[in-house]
Amino acid sequence: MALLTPDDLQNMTDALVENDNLVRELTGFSLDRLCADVYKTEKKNEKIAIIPVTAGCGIIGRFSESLLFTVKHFGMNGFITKNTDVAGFYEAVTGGADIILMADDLAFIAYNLRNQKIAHNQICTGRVYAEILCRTKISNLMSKKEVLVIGLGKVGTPALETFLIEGYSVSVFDADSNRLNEVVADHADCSSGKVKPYDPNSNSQFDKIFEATPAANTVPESCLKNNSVLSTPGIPCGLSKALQEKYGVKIVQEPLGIGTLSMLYAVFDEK
Ligand code: NAD
Ligand code: 2YG
Ligand code: MG
Repeated sequence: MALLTPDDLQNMTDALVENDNLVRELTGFSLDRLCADVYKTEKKNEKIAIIPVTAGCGIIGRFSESLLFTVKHFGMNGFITKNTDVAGFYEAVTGGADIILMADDLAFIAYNLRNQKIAHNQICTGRVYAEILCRTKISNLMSKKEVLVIGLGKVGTPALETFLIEGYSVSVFDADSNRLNEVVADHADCSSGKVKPYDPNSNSQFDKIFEATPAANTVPESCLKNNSVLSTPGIPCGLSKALQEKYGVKIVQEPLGIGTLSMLYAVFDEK
């Protein structure tokens, strides 16, 4: 897994606020209302403990602080433990935490100590960025439920499943042809939607595009329409600035907070 760097998180606070506004413009929902609608849960003044973890590559500068900003931006109550790792866990539980947020190099989880619900960042990130696109209103009246998904890894796969549940026809692409073939074969007799491989040399264009890869320039010009919407957790952004401007593409992208909010709503109690 590609790890975040402090530089990735440098403008995270502005990006989260801007993306919250953009999501409202695209869908009519603020990010927290959208997550409440997706998971059918609600926040109830839970106390959220953020535990810095030193295992593996260790503490990432701005990581815990960005989680705390996210928690507070959406009106929740949180704190970063003074201790790290197991001592931090003890401090969180004895300090009255209801929910734990913590990450090592392999997994970033939210765990609700009251109801035992657990959420994984990659799954919740794929889901929320897909749900944003599903709820995005396209002005073109001819627009169908079609989406292009680029990157079929641990984030892209739950996004694909979300689009299928929502009744989308999904064109899929991955630079790893084995992974691409595997995904297409897995969905060969899918009844709730259709999955077909995307050929970058084709002339297929999309109003809605989802991208989750660790590479740049993954979104080819040929797939763009004027005013396409790109929902992408991928770092760095898969669409060049030049193509974004040429086609007026609206981009939902932020390095940590949107996925974290999705994890929290995944573990809140049901409405
Ligand atoms: P992953 O390694 O599981 O999957 C990435 C997939 O992209 C792989 O299947 C790989 O073959 C494919 N790929 C790589 N280069 C490609 C290219 N040039 N064109 C097409 N496909 C290509 O990774 P993941 O866990 O799914 O994460 C994907 C990205 O999302 C990473 O950049 C990760 O850092 C980021 N991420 C962001 C957030 C967030 O909140 N913004 C959260 C989690 C992950
Ligand atoms: O506590 C810390 O500061 C570190 N142990 C956090 C480690 C997180 C490692 N994971 C990643 O960098 C990500 N790929 C997952 C984070 C999701 C948002 N992109
Ligand atoms: Mg995110």
